[in-house]
Amino acid sequence: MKKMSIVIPSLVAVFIALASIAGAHEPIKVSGYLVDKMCAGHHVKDKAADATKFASEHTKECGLMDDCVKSGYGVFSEGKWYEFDDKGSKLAVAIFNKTKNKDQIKVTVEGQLHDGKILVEKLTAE
Ligand SMILES: [Cu+2]
Repeated sequence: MKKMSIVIPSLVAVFIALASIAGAHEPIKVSGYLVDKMCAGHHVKDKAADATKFASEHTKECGLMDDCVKSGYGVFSEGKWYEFDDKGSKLAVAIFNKTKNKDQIKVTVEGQLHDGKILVEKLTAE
């Protein structure tokens, strides 16, 4: 019984350490092209140059189609895909609606990176 009282607290400590690694939030600020998740899904494995070309040519019209809006949004920054959380997706729709660009919809996003997803705090059109 004495051993258990040592083992259990140390196991708890290990779990807490693992949980904090998995739940890590890392501040992030990146610039790139805004794209909906549905369209981006076909290009996340592209080479950086190809993904950037696709993202820059992805149109406002496409980004505002029903299925695209429903899928949510993210950004291709230097060919790397970052998905947004719900708040980020809402801000992204507003930028798509407002932009006068047909394509080349560039933004800067600031927030916390969590499990490959950006918890968006600020989204600015460039
Ligand atoms: Cu699209």
